[in-house]
Amino acid sequence: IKDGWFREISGMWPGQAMTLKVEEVIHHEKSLYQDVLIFKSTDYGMVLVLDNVIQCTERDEFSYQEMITHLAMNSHPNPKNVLVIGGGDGGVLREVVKHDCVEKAVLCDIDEAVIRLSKKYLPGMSIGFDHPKAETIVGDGFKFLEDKKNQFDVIITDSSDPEGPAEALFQKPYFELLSGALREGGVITTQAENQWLHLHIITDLKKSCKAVFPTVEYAYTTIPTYPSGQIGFMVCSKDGERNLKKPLRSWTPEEEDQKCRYYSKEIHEASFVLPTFARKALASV
Ligand code: AAT
Repeated sequence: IKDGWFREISGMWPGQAMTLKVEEVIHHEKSLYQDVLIFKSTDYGMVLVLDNVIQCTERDEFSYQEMITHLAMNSHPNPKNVLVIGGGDGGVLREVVKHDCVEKAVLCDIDEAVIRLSKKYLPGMSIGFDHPKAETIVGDGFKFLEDKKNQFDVIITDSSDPEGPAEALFQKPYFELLSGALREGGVITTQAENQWLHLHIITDLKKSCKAVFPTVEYAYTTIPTYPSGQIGFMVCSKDGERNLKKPLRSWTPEEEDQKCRYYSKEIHEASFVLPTFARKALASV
C-alpha cells in the first residue's frame, strides 16, 4: 500500500496492476502459509488479499463464486455430496447450499487464518459456514483427497494462483485424485486463470485434465478485480457423454433472479463461447 492505494503487483501479470483505493487497513498478519491482508476499499467494500494477490472483494465476488459453483452443480443430475477445496472465505459454500438436493457440503482450506478472518470481516461470504449441511476442515486439499475414494458428486477447487500453497492443485496428480474421489458421473470445476494472461497455464491445465477426464471444457466470467477483468474455470466430468455447456438442471427465471446475481441458464451456455484466439489455442489440446 502506497499513498493510500493498494497495488496488485505480481510476476503473474507483468507490467500491469489492479489498483484499489484504501479507506482503512482492517487486519494484516503472516499466517503459516501466506501473508493475509484485509482492507476496506473506498468503492469495492472489504477486500481479502493473500500474498499481495486479491482473492475477493465484497462488490464483485458473486460473479466468481456463483459461476465456479453453478457451472459444476448444474452439470450434475443430482449432486448430494459436494466438496470444496480452498474457498476459505465461505462464498462457494454459500452457493453450494442454494441447491436443495445437497445433503452435505465439505470445505477444506489450508489456512485457518483465511477462515477465521472471513468469519470476522466478510459476513456476506462466510455465512456459508453456518449452514447446517456445511462442514469445515483445515488442511491441504491435496493431502485431504489422498484417501477419499468414490465419495463426492461435485468437487469445486476454489484455489489461489499456482505460485504458493496451491501449486500442486494445478497438476495432473491432483486431477487423478479428484477423479478417484468422485462418484460415477461426477463433475469438477477449478479456478483456471485468465485467457489474456495465462493461455499457456490454461493449455497445460487442459492437457492435465484431458489425460484424466473424458469431458473437459473451459468457461470464463467477467470480474473487475481479478487480473485483466476475467477469470476462467476448467469444468470436467467423469461421464464421456455429458454436455457441460448446457445445464442439466436449471432454476426457473424467477428462482434464478432470487438466488443469483450473475449466473443464469443463458450465462452458463454463453460462458463456454471463447474469443477466437483462445478457442484456437485450446482446440489444439
Ligand atoms: N473465493 C476466494 C478466491 C480464492 S481463495 C483461494 C483459497 O485457496 C485461499 O483461502 C487459500 O488459503 C486456499 N488454498 C491455497 N492452497 C491450498 C491448498 N493446497 N489446499 C487447500 N486450500 C488452499 C481464489 C482467488 C484466485 C485469485 C486469482 N488471481
